[in-house]
Amino acid sequence: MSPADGQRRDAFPPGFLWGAATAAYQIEGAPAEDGKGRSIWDTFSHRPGRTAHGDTGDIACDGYRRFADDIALAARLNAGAYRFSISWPRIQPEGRGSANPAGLAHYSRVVDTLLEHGITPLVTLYHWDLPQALQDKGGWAARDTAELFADYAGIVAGALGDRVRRWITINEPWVIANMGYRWGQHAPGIRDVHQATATSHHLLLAHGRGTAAIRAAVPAPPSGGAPTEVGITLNMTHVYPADPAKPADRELATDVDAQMNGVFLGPLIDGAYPARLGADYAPGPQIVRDGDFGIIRAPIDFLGVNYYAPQIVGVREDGIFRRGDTPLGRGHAVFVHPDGIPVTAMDWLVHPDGLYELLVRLRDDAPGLPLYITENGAACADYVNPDGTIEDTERIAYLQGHLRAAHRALTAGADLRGYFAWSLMDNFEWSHGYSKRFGLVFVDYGTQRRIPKRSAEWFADVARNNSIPVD
Ligand code: IFM
Repeated sequence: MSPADGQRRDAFPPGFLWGAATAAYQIEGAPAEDGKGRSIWDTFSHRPGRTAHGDTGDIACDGYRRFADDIALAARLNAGAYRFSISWPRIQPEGRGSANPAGLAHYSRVVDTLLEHGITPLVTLYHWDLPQALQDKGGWAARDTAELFADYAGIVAGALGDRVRRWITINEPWVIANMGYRWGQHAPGIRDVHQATATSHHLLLAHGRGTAAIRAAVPAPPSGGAPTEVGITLNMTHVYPADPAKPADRELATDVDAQMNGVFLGPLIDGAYPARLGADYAPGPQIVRDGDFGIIRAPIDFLGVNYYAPQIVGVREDGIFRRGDTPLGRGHAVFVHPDGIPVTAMDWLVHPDGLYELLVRLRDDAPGLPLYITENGAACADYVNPDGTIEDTERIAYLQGHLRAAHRALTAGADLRGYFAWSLMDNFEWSHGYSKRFGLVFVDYGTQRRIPKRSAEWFADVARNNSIPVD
């Protein structure tokens, strides 16, 4: 289908990469297949009360077995790229030592299948499923885990690097450190500020060491061949002061920006933590060693940006919290949900301008660094109509709004190279289990039937034409 006559569209640059993303634990199931070891999410999701309805990833989308069909589905969406993650305990069941050949063979088949469909693989090495054996030795709060990650990264890059050219070391270190080790809503379920700051530093170190290991393991491309590109994916936001006229709100917004964005961007780009980070977010000298920033700051080829929502923060000086406020745990500071801004089924604000602000900020703060939106999407209360269709118009509006914002940022000079919708299909949404649907494709978990939603058709049209409708 080509755009209807007279339809106004915003065109993206030639070669812009359109893709969809998933992650191993969220789709694969098959928790012990082919010699896989246990991950922290296998353990955590089986603990009573940790996930909605006690859901686990034991079956998920059965993606481990159905990968060829799912890749064919991605091809029908005209995806030029597919972002997926590798389960570390499938490769090293105990998190160290020699590789499990069956695990590597599986992902090798995934890569081959993608390439047969003309889809570029974008491989994430760590999307939260740490081998449980490593957690038993301290997990990411232990410095050794960063070194072991580099060994694992080298193994995978050595096996797949002849066909995979784009690599992401770590997905969303902020979520790992804070949801996993500070507040405990995610695996491994720890609540300890010291472990959380250690984790965020060790993840950065793992990224730096892993980057070097990938580059060392991948054979040089034949002349004229595409070079290997390595990056990291951060979940990023734009932080607005609730009342820009109030100095306390502006000050708070700058602090929260440092805690959410600067804590990773600073070490990666400037080789230092932001000066304004308090002890709760900045790792102390007993964690940061001489030479660490040299490793962390090793040049990357791109930055992956996961953007879903902005944050709006303010100080309730009268001490009275309002409807929609979430206390930050610091005096009268709150995250604000103003009336009139729509929210998704995750209760996340829908505000595409935040993506524009973020991309132009990265244009200025990280000049010369190519950007990919490695995740963006919305959870909606999707249901199947009697005629079998899924009319997810809210999701289409969300995607269109954010792609328009991305297009504006491109026009303003942001070096944005691609966009990956989260997610290819509905999947296990961590502590929310299967209660939140983010997919372009609906998954009927009882039968494992995949049903493309209306947004899948919309995305296929966008990817085919390399442009978005603007009416
Ligand atoms: O499902 C997650 C994904 O694993 C990481 N980024 C955010 C998504 C939606 O919560």
